[in-house]
Amino acid sequence: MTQSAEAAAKPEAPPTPPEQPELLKQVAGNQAGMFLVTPGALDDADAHLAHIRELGLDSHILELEVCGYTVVPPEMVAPPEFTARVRDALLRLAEEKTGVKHSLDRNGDTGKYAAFAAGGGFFLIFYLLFEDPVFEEWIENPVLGALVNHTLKGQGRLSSFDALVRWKDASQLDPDVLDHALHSDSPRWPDGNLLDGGNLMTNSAYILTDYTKENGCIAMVPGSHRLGRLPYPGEGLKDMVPVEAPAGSLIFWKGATWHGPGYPKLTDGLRLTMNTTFFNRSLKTVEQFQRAVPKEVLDRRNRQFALLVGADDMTGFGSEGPQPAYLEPYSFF
Ligand SMILES: O=C(O)CCC(=O)C(=O)O
Ligand SMILES: [Fe+2]
Repeated sequence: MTQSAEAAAKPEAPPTPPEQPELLKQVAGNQAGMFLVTPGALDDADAHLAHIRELGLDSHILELEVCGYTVVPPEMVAPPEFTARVRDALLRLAEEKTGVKHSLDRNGDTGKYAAFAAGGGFFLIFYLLFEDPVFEEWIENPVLGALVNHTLKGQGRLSSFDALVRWKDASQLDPDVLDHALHSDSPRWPDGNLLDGGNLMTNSAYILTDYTKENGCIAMVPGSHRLGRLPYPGEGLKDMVPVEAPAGSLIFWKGATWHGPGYPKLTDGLRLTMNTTFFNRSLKTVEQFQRAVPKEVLDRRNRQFALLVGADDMTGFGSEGPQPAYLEPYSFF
């Protein structure tokens, strides 16, 4: 019998497809990270939801999804003593950088600080993580962690950790300055479309002074995150809203959400903000944490900290091969 005649005589029964849950479990258990299914994602959904509920974040997650940003009130974020410690540490750093003593009730002064980012009525302090233990503690904050994990599906890694010090300055009254400041923080293509629609990053502002429109609070454009692109010049201005909130609140927004320093600061004194930005773990971060985080810091911190600072980063190696300081069983690039 020829091969084809044999095949015709004994038709093979089609294999019975395995039941879906078994297949998914097998994939997740075998070579995690190599397949379409994010390992553990399906099993973890209940735990993820329970954790969000435990922290009382249900309505904030809803707001984040619908509006593109949410404001978590101080009592849900951290005790007032923590806010005070962050504020003190930032005022100390402001003095170190500028050589000028700073306090909340006086306007700021760039002094000797010739930072890349200092301008009319503001300066930035970069790379806060190693400046004070209170910043390490912030990376362990459960509310911050839950929002980052939700938004970036557990793949969020700290990209930049900076403070923004702002005060009243004539240049902020120039409508051209603030009106052109609406933007998305996401990496983007030259045509203005955001990478993965802006879903590869997220940003947050832990505010250390009260945010009101008069105090020059941040402006958000609700719903703009659904567009997945930068605004055209002037676009979004009529829809932007001031985000007013008391000191100690956490303003958290998606990478695609249009926002900006939309209102001039009209009052005297500082507007003090701590920003933590997170990227999907496969992106190059703005500031370098990963292997720069000393072992003794990792030893005193928890799993959330290790993952969020990217201590599990396996990339960027040479002939020595990957040498992550912290590795979970299913870690991959
Ligand atoms: O705080 C502000 O006014 C805007 C800051 C901003 O654009 C950012 O943190 O990404
Ligand atoms: Fe921004």
